Amino acid sequence: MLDLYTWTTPNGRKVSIMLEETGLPYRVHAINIGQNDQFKPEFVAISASSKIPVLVDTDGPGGEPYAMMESGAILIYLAHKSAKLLPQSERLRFDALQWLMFQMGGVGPMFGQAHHFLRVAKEPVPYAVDRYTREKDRLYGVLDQRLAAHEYLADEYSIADIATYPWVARFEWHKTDLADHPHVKRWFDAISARPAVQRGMLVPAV
Ligand SMILES: N[C@@H](CCC(=O)N[C@@H](CS)C(=O)NCC(=O)O)C(=O)O
Repeated sequence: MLDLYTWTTPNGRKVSIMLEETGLPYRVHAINIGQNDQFKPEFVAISASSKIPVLVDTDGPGGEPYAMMESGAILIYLAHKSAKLLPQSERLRFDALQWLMFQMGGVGPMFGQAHHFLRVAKEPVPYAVDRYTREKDRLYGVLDQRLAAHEYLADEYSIADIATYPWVARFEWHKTDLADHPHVKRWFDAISARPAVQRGMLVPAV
């Protein structure tokens, strides 16, 4: 059995979308990060960095229970376990891993900082808003260029798209009009129409 510890955030929803897409059975445990559930000792025991998402596989490597943090690593683990959503072709497989890393190192952290300074910061910090808005716009430009020539980030729908989608879904938070990035919009609309994505985006139910 797979146990997903998660909250209503893009990093959490990457994993619930992946689980819905693969059809692997899983149980959901809501970790309310607004109420500091992530710092409770029982959660820290499975998440060294006190962040969601965490996946616990009771039938992990060697048949032993295994706990994982870091959403990108969890997506690779689930692709391996299900033999789905990481292309078979070597070239496309590495394309998917490249674009997964682009999300993990770029889209996630930069959009996250943009959200913080646009929505959460206790005082206006114009330098930070400008810096992260510019970087967010640059990243949209890179995605739009890629998707102009490829239906999905690695041609086949893969964990790279699953990782990126929930961050783009917060386009209103980072003040982006997807019409300005028509190829991202085409990709976003196609993924939004997938029933598994719609189900994954509702996890956890709160
Ligand atoms: N690189 C990590 C980032 C995880 C992360 O930042 N999780 C956030 C929610 S999206 C969190 O748990 N925040 C709680 C906190 O920072 O205290 C991943 O991709 O899993």
